[in-house]
Amino acid sequence: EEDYQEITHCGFVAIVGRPNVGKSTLMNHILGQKLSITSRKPQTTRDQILGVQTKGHMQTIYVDTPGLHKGQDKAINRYMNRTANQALKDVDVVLFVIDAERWTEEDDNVLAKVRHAECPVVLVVNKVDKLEEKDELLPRMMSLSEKMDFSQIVPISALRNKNLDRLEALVESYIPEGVQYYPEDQITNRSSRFLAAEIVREKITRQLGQEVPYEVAVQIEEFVFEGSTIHISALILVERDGQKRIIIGDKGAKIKLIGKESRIDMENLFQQKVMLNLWVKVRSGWSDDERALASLGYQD
Ligand code: GDP
Ligand code: K
Ligand code: MG
Repeated sequence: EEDYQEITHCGFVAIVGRPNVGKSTLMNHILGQKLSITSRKPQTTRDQILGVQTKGHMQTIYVDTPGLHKGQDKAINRYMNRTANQALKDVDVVLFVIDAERWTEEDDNVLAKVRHAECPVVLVVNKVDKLEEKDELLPRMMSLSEKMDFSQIVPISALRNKNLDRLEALVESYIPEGVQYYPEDQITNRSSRFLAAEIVREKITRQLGQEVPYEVAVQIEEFVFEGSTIHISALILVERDGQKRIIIGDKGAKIKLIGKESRIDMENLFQQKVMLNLWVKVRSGWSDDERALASLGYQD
């Protein structure tokens, strides 16, 4: 009772940028929860995922998005771009995330989109921990400031939690008055089933080398509570036989590892014991089939 404070401010924050700049890492670290999966590979995030932070009188809703990229070739890629574009609408502030080490053509594409945003755009220069010369940063920020009229430019390291408190304070300054959208204890718009499937997909994405993790989808077939344990069965869908072999690995070693790592993350997230079963199946063409995508939950 003592701690109860009425929520008087509520707003949405879009996190956009090209693939791999650290958008999902940023959201997870601001929330202090691993909601959105991350990896070194582009296209790890396929869906819009909300991270809800309720603190004192304020509810801040972060919108993590798939990277805006050029590939329009496949249905799954078009889906990801639509999802990222939608996030730019109806938000109170945009965090345009870039990699401190380099500005690329893909960043130009994102810039062209955020220019039309009708709210403040903050340029977030991530991965400053990777800059070898610290005095490179200032001149770099000066030249970035010429690209458009950013509200602010904030250098951070999402991974090392550097300067995130400053970024959060800045974000909060843009959150308008309003009633809360979500209950105080809700941290995401996504179901536990969705989060479980994403965890498995993250482990596969990280385990596979360049063997096209983009062609993997995960479907939760069972999610049942039994006493203090959650029983989860997940079906891993791949495009090709070779991919199935790689995921299973020598004498099943790889899928065993994927299962173990997934279970540990699930237990952390759900704060409950998890029994996990994994299956792999070949369903070729799923990633370029609108109906298959919808049945896997990629539907807008
Ligand atoms: P996204 O595709 O933009 O969502 O990027 P991710 O969050 O998946 O991150 C891509 C890669 O960059 C992952 O390997 C992260 O661990 C890494 N990364 C994210 N933030 C930082 C950072 O501040 N410093 C460094 N060195 N790496 C980072
Ligand atoms: K990534
Ligand atoms: Mg991501």
